[in-house]
Amino acid sequence: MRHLQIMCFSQMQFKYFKINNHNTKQNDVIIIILAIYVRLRGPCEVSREPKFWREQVKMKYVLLIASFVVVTSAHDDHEHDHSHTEHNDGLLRAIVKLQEPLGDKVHGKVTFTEQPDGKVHIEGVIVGMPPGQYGFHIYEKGDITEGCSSNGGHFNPENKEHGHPNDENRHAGDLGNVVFDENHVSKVDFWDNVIKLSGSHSIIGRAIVLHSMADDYGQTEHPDSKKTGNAGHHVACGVIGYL
Ligand SMILES: [Cu+2]
Ligand SMILES: [Zn+2]
Repeated sequence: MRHLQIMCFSQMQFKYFKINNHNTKQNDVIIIILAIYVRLRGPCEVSREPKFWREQVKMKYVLLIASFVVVTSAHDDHEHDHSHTEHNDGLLRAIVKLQEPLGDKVHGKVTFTEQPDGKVHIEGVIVGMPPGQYGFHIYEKGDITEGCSSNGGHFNPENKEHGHPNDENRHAGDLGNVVFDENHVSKVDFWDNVIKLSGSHSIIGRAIVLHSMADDYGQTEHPDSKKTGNAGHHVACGVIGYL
């Protein structure tokens, strides 16, 4: 004897169907039709054997209640904080337009997207520098009223030394170097684990600076190496804001 068993929840109502049928091919067709039918009506389960269905019912209720709790708490989280913009996918995004204080040769646009795991994806295009590597750092202040030189020092909420982006000992603002190609274009596309778009490591409202020289990652004997990476002057900058 083969059985068909359908379990269905619809508006907290449990429905149970049992069909005795000796023809297994017919059963297969019925399973498919019923599965499609009950799928449209709520979370259902179709099986061939009527075993332990009471246990399955209990489990279904546990799962239903658990999912209700998850949905409710997720809703609470969302209601919790409207101070920054979340997009349809729930991710925080930010943007900066880089410009020269007195000129328009070097300019660009960079976006920041914070992933659920906390990593920030930095993407964009900057143009106007000769081929090579140039320091790319986030500065403490968003003050660019005096060009790109009034924005304080490297963003450093943990009072560390200047370093490579992968170093434990680095300023939060140490994003390393960006690379310009022979067409004087830099396609920016990398990830960072330290900067954030909210909280104590938030880069929102701070300035980003493109330097005139490569960041030495704090690894040379130059007196500025452990402070700024000896990356030269500030060529272009912009203030990061929520997108
Ligand atoms: Cu710098
Ligand atoms: Zn630094």
